[in-house]
Amino acid sequence: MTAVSQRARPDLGANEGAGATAMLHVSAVNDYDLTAIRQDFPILARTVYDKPLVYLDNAASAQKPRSVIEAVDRHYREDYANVHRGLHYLSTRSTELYEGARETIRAHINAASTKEIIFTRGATEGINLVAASYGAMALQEGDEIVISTLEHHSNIVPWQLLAQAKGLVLKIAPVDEDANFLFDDYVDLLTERTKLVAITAVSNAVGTITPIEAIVQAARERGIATLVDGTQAIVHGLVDVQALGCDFMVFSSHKVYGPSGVGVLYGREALLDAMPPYQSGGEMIRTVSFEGTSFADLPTKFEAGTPPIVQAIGLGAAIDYLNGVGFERIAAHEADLLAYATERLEAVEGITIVGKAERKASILSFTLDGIHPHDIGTLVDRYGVAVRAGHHCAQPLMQRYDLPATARASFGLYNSRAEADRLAEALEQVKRIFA
Ligand code: C6P
Repeated sequence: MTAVSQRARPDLGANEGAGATAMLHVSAVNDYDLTAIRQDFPILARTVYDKPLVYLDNAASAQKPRSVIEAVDRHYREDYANVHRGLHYLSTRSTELYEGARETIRAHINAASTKEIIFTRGATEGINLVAASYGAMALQEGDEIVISTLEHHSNIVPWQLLAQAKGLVLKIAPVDEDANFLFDDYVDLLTERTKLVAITAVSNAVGTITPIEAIVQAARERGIATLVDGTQAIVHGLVDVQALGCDFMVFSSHKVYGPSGVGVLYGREALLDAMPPYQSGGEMIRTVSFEGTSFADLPTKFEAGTPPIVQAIGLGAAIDYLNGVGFERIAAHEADLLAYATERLEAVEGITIVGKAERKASILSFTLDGIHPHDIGTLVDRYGVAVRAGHHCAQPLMQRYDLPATARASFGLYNSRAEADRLAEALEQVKRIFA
């Protein structure tokens, strides 16, 4: 099973290559209509500082296709009302569309039931929910949690706080110099006291694709619960939760071309059923009296308050859009971009690419000799190129490589080889300024 799919680099097209800046809308992947895809994203037509926008900050948050913008717009114009509350026409309609989005997501990640799909504010809230609720139910003093050096702060800090509160031990699976996940070292960390493994499928900071199937399997064989941070993985390929066999998986909508303000927690039904509520109030109850409260069935038990209705519908539209393009084809296009951009950037003298794992998503973290990453980010911006510079919410990973920060170019389905050229050219300009 391929939980995170990525194809080998396809053959290059005849008219693409270094310096092909006029070929902005050509993909080297056969049958991938990059011009049409780019036209689906209205923001890509804009300029910044009088230069065509080159948006390479997709890992921070991706741009939205017209179909998502229109789904949100249409809902507010035609179908909006609160969900699960009213008997009137619009409430029923809004509920149908909201629950329809839940079914789209269930099908996409191959969950067994929509009861297993909890809408959250994002990946961060999903992990906090599991830490608070599963943590309260299943973890005792002295128990161990295994995470990895690659984790985003969202998959570190909730476990640290839980460890402090309950006297747990947090163990860290290491990576090598190239940011490869060290699987044997990870397995060595698993003991009889290990109760939870919480590991990312793809690093947002350096792009490493971890052997998440094997990571989950090794934990399952030992009866250890698993949480997969799928936030970056879901962008680059499919995550099939049943094939993976994980207990929990989280992701955010905004990175997968959907609206911000919503995300998904997948949890195995039996576990979610047994877990105590996370937040409480309206929506998540069955009955309330001053003597006591009983709770709603899944998934509503974990969706206290008015949910992010329109955002969830927008996320459903984003998944529909991506399925329309085809995840396999997107993965092939991004693999080509990664290979091409790596080659282009490696040709820039003084550059160091941070993270050269054998299996990588289309993320390039790098430093330039003698130039702070923040200066790189600020200066390439003047050439219209948007990248992120900083620690990427992965400070322990930066510490692993003794770096305060990197610049990060993250490529999405609408980026082109010519945009990788624009980045390389902008970096040469930055070097000239500093020389
Ligand atoms: N990474 C980035 O620039 P939220 O903020 O809740 O939507 O997602 C948190 C998160 C968790 N795990 C991974 C692997 C992530 O990449 C992110 C978000 C963004 O890389 C914003 S910090």
